[in-house]
Amino acid sequence: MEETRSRELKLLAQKIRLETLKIIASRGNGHIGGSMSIADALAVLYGEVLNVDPKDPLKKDRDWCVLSKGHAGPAMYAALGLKGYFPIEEAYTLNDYRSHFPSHTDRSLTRGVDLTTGSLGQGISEAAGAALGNKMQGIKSYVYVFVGDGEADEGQVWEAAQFAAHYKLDHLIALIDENGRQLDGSCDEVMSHGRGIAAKFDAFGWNVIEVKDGNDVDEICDALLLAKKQEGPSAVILHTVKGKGVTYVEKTGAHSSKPSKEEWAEMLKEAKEKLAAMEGSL
Ligand SMILES: Cc1ncc(C[n+]2csc(CCOP(=O)(O)OP(=O)(O)O)c2C)c(N)n1
Ligand SMILES: [Mg+2]
Repeated sequence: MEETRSRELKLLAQKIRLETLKIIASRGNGHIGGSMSIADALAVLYGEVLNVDPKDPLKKDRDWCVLSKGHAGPAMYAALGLKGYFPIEEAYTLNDYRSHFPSHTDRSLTRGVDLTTGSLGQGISEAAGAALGNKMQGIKSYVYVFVGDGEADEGQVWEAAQFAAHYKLDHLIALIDENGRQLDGSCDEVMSHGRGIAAKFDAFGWNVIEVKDGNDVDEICDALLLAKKQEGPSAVILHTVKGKGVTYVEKTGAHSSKPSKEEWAEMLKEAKEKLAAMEGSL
């Protein structure tokens, strides 16, 4: 990717991180870890890859972006707000009564959210259904779906994988957030993936593209462009870090965090300083 473009996407990723923190801070606690691990991939999707129009969120030929790991909703809201779907401040109401921004993504509530998710395992099935529906209607758009590595313990993920390969859904691209951690520990301790998630998708007949640093916008972008050229569904395996970029969370890999007032102030300061340093070097 051209260097200026790459820097712009890195900047966008940092803006997504800062806004995600502000959104979760409005509630006081939430899923910082799993939101931060996908911030860079969201930047690549919303900044470069997706054919979407914030003024016409339901346009027929749009690309879809589905958060099967729905608990990372705040990161999605940050990306959508920065893209112009709604004033970002509206999302500083996370989980409030009558808020349009629940902690887990809901298509009936939030502009730009394509499918309702949160019950792990279901989003990838919904995404496969959407990809088949588009294919049947001759719509050439792509469906991108984020799946967590803990989520991939769900049997339903593999039913969807079998279905997508059977129907040759080459416009379905799963981004597997392999951050190595789930709710209460490492994936290896809680429920290991045998020969690995990549080997499983391969066995189910998917194209598998590994991204060594799943928090690197250049690598992610190359992988997604390659995935678009493949026949059949593709799994882009993002080797990421849970809590990436937020020291307080990164050092423990915590799933859900309830920082103190002082810890919040420290996290926001860190994110703002990083953003200012990046803006200065542009
Ligand atoms: C069916 C279902 N079971 C349990 C949960 C509770 N839950 C929310 S997140 C999570 C862990 C998910 O781990 P992973 O997919 O690795 O998420 P990430 O590390 O990306 O945050 C669990 C068990 C849920 N949302 N849905
Ligand atoms: Mg995980």
